[in-house]
Amino acid sequence: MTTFSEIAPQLEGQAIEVPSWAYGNSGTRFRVFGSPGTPRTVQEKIADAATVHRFTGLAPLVSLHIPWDRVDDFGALRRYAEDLGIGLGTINSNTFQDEDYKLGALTHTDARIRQKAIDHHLECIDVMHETGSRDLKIWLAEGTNYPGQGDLRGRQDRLAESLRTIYDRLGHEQRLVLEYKFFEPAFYHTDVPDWGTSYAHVAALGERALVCLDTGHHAPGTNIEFIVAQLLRLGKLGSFDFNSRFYADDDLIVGAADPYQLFRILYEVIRGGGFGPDSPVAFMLDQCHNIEAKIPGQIRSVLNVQEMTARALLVDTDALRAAQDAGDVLTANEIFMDAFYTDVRADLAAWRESRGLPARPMQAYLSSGYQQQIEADRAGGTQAGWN
Ligand code: LRH
Ligand code: MN
Ligand code: MN
Repeated sequence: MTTFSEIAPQLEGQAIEVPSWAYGNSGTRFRVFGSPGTPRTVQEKIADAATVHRFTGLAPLVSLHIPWDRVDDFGALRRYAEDLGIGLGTINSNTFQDEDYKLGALTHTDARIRQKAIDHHLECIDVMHETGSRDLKIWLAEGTNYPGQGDLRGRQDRLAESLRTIYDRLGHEQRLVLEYKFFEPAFYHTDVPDWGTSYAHVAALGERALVCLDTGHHAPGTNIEFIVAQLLRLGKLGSFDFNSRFYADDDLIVGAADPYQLFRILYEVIRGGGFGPDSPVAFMLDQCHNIEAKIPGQIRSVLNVQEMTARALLVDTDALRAAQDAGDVLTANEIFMDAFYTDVRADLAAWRESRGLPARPMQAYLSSGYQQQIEADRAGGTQAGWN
């Protein structure tokens, strides 16, 4: 049996990147609900992200979305974040909210529109130089709604060419991560629908091009941990967008819908060498908080990831290997489940306290006065959000 004190040192450097858009108002296509204290500026989103880090010690980076978070001086924004104790992380491009991109962006048949989309990514790379970000994350909303509408093959060829131009502009320390999603907003076909397509493109680009796995972007029943294992085996898992889903791309709190799936994913991450100080994998959240409070929602999220990481680290791998090799199906499964069923909450609370963090970050936040302060300070402002 592996014990908590044996695995505790491995929790030390765990870092989860939070998305700036989680702090803005969001909703569904039916309604975006406002909430008091919502940030009005990029700086206020960063201040909220820094607050999540202050109470949990788990979230040292905040990821930005361009143009949602565009400012005149990204160098100054970086210094602002650093003064608050966090850094600026992944830069997400956005080719899904411009009229020109109705029929495609990097895949468009019109060279002018393709170039416009490429230029947007080059602008993102310029931003990355100022923010000190390592990763450019590309998620493409492109695809078609009707069979025959577009040339599936031609779109792949144009996509490969556009990605090549973008990749060649990256700095030596920078990476490109290509996110896939099986449907939406296109309904018949999506140009990067699955990990295989993303892998094919990033493998052709080069070493610093990797796959981004958003947990909400799969068909129901997909074995996501298998994809994790395969991508790590191929050296091509670049990052996660964590969230949870019941039906489609729900963007709910990670670990809320299916904690056991999160455990299984994290087990494969650890097994495949994707966890720890030398890991090439970025652990990001990609979530929206439509009806719940946003900062507590993010605190809950990073704690869920930490909790399932601790449980996954508790798997007695020697005993598991022995049972697997002996073909002992039930013992192997029992060893796996034993770790999953271990309640680590009290151990984690004590461990946090020993490192000068609140034992119970959620309670500490709720009694800190921060929420009351932002609700008073930010009253009446135009609310920044993703919708
Ligand atoms: C697309 C997506 C992608 C976007 C984010 C806001 O569904 O997962 O990562 O950048 O949502
Ligand atoms: Mn995503
Ligand atoms: Mn998504």
